[in-house]
Amino acid sequence: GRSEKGYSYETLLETANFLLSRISVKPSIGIICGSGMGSLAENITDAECIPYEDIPNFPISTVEGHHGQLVFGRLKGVAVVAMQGRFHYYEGYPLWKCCLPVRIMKLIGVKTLIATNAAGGLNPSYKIGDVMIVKDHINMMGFAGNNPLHGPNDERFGPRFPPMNKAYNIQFRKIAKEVAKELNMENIIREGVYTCLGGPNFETVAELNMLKMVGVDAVGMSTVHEVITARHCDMNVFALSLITNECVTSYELDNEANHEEVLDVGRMRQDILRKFVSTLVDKFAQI
Ligand code: 6GU
Repeated sequence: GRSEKGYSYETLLETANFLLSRISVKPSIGIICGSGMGSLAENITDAECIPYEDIPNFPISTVEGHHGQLVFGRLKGVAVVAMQGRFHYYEGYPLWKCCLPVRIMKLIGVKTLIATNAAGGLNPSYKIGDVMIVKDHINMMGFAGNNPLHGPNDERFGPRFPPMNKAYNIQFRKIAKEVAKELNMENIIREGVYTCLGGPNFETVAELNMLKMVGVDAVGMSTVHEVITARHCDMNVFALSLITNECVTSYELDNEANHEEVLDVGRMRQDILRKFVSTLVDKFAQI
């Protein structure tokens, strides 16, 4: 549960050493594939796949549309590791366990995290299929004290009180906007504020209207705690949200959010997202 302590640094080192013994290239960039976006890892060449169930201390991902493996290899020549399937809070894991792979990435030498997710569009100008560069987040679960860094702090990962005002690297966001232009994605690229709720239910009309009022552009069930964990251990972070549905903010509307639609939009955008993310990897590796 929430008050459970995280694994020790030494335990995580065992996991990291296990992975290092299994792979031939050490990744410098980590990618987390969002719901319906597992195909982001399919461009990886010389791929070495390690199922989560083979990795000591790793949780198992249980949700449809998530494969549940680490894919090591190269994207545009850059050594990467991708998570096909992430761990969600609604599956029952405490937040620190959802974020365990981020710390493992750190321990095997990853410097940069690219987190992707499927999200509902709250900003009324957003359309289904838009790609939102995350500019900032609101850690709603953290307001109530639920945080992946809750509990004793190990200074080997990072400071007790990490700053979060520069969580989403400004240079990466600038590059992403330039790449979007090059790839003729300008009409679908947005930049905004993401929030994560615990799920698994989608939000009520009143909840969504509240989030809209406080400046949220897209809402999902992941990423925020991963980003906090990554920034705590000084990784550079880029995140994007694929807008898979429009949030229903009126009682007059009849449509309802559903997971099938989330996966469908992921499939619809898989080619362009693969191109976008692999180009970002190439550019991020050069700075
Ligand atoms: Cl509308 N809400 C949340 N929390 N997550 C989502 C979503 C909505 N659409 C896709 N993922």
